[in-house]
Amino acid sequence: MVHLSAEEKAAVTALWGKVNVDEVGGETLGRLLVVYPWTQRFFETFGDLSSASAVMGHAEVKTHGKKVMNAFSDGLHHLDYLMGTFAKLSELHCDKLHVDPENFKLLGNVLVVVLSHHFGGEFTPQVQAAWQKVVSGLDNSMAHKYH
Ligand code: HEG
Repeated sequence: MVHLSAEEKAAVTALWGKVNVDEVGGETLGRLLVVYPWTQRFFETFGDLSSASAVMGHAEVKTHGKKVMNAFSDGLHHLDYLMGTFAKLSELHCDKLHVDPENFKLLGNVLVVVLSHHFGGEFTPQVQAAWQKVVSGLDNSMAHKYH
């Protein structure tokens, strides 16, 4: 459960409204795979992920990043109900995909870096603080059904 003040919620929503969700999705997943290369083990079917430029230009990385970020974007509409919103996805990542939940933290922090990169000075410490709450809520709810 994340507790954001009305001001924090407004800051998160305002920033997200300016984001190209599909593009940010590909960039976030791409950077995850480059910065933490062991995460590539979940995407062996993707083929060539051997260099940063191969990863960042990879069509399947973009498509999958888009899918992940659109699911996350839906969650943003239910900030007070993240556990319920991500319950099914949490089960899927645990039971079927066997994704170590540590990776949800990494992905969330990479998203914060990507937003900071896109928004520069607009991404103030207060805005970052609000976003860190959101990604930690995402991480908690994605990890919630693990056993
Ligand atoms: Mg996951 C599939 C969302 C983190 C690896 N992920 C999916 C799908 C969604 C999703 C919506 C498609 C599910 C379906 O086909 O029904 N993922 C999602 C979110 C987050 C996340 C919201 C947020 C933290 N995923 C994540 C991380 C990894 C990962 C950190 C690995 C490092 N996801 C993964 C894999 C698949 C999905 C391997 C299956 C890909 C496929 O075979 O199509």
